Amino acid sequence: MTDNPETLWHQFDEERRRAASSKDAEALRIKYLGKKGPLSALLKTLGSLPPDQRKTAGEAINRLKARLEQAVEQLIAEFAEREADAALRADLPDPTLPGTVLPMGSLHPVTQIGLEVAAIFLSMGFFLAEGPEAEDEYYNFEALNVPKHHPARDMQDTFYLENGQVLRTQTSPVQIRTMEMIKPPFKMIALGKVYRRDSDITHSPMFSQMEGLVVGENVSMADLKGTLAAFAEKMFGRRPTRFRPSFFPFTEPSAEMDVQCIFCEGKGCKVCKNSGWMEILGCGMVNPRVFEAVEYDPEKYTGFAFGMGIERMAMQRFGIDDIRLLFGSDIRFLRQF
Ligand code: 2U9
Repeated sequence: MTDNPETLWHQFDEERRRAASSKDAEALRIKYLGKKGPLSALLKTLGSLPPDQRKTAGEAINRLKARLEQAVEQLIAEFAEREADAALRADLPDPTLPGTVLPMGSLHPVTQIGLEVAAIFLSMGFFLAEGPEAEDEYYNFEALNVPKHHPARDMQDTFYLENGQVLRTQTSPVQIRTMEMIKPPFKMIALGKVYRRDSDITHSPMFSQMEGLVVGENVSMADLKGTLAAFAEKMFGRRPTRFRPSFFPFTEPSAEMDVQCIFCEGKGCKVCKNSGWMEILGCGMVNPRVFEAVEYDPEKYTGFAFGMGIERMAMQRFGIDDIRLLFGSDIRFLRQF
């Protein structure tokens, strides 16, 4: 090639301008710095030089070697970076390609109604609480004035767990737990799954309930009626409602609320079993014995409570006659909502 370091550098410089990839750069390294390269050849000529020129020539060759090494490393690094960048870019999705259309899901009708009911009470200033589904008998029964030998505790109705707890039969234990933690006045709802040993076209062993509780000084039956009438109107539209007397151990007096059938407008149809009315919830004034259990002064505080089954409300809203359809996961049925 050459025996002059300067010329060798210029030659290298020419070639490096033509290099187009890290492969070219690597080839340059081998060509100029390899054992069989011109640099090695130059070093070998040192021995044949007169001793007084060896030092200067040696230094010039070493400077060239360092310069070549540095230039080649830099070239390799530059190409490596550019190539990694290009590989990344080649892997990026093409934003101009048409996308895959995924099938669109929707909320289950029970979820829809649960959220809708909760949203109505939240808009009235209620707060939402949740609690465990496996409960102590105390929270599920005793504190709610359902004594030891009450028929509701019967093996037929309640799932007993091996550890002595029960699967809650209503969401009311959530209200008891909340009352143990806070002082009145408050307005709360509890929403969640409950369990009963019961199964037919209108009953499922697992279903969803929403219960509400309002406690304060001078809370009256008029508050109960006004609140629940406002709820019924938001949920089912402006139509007649009525309250019928009923009984629950945790409320006294107790009532059930009906709204005029939304399908036949009172004339009588299959959905309302020809009564013209749909029973939408149970309610009542909180039994003072419940307040005693959570150490609220029953002389100072009164309250009202209500409870509704979410599946039943979904059946009433959508005109479904068999609760099992709601748990069947049949996509042809669910697509309708
Ligand atoms: C506390 C005090 C009182 C909750 C209430 C009802 C009436 C009621 C049923 C509706 C249909 C259950 O899902 S269902 O079978 N519920 O009729 N629930 S009053 O009363 C309470 C709750 C908690 C501390």
